[in-house]
Amino acid sequence: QKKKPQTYKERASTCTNPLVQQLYKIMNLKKSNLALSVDLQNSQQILQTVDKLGPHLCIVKTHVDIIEDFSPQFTTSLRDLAAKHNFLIFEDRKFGDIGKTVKSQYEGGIYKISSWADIVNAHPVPGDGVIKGLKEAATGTNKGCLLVAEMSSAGSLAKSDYTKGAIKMAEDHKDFVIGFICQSRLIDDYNFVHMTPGVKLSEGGDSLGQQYKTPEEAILKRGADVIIVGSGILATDDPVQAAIQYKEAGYKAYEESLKN
Ligand code: 6AU
Repeated sequence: QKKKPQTYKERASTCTNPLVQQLYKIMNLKKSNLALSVDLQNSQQILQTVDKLGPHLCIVKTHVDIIEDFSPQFTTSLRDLAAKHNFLIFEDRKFGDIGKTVKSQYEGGIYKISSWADIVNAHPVPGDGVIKGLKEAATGTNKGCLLVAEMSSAGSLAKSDYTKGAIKMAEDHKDFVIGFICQSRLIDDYNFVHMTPGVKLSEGGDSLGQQYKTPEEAILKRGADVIIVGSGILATDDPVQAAIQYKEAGYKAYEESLKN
């Protein structure tokens, strides 16, 4: 039986993981379930965009390996903006290798992701060694990982038993797995935050397999907690106005969901 929906405030006080609590507190305070996927390639452009849109976001999601002029200063500045605007940083690295390799990829190399990202994601395909490896690099810090349990793209193999395996893996590693990248609600437990990408105000897709659904569909029909929006906001003439539109649509759908 489905549990009664909880407000963000209630979830913040009942969830046990401190990072999840922090996220729900931000969502409650800023009235936002919007994560911006800031898929731009220039660091100044990213920082300027995040500074303008920051007040409307609960999460900023990066793809650090598409930035052409990356420097450690970029991540320092991004952390400053996270403190200024009160959002979490999610590096969309989609780790998908054996434990020791992902551990080095997470903490090492040029990007040193574990030093600045609050949240990362991982494919469950290697088995739970991927989580154990990441967890070792994150020991003693307030970090979390999302498992990519379903994908928004056409023909995705992440379904049925694969998705069920991802849920089991998450339940076995509750201390570090804080939720899922998914297209539908997987567990009736707010300790696992369900984040849904492939969201746009008008449905459709792109030429490379992306499939869009509206914020209402993602939240009300599919049970998302957080909507992840990239081009729906960035590929417009006025990204600030677009972010406000998505924030309001997402929040309205959340309020609606509480009536169920
Ligand atoms: O809104 P868009 O289509 O411009 O951007 C969607 C963003 C991209 C993708 O890499 C990412 O969301 N994404 C993910 C994530 C977040 O893991 C999974 C997925 O199934 N689909 C998807 O689009 O940065």
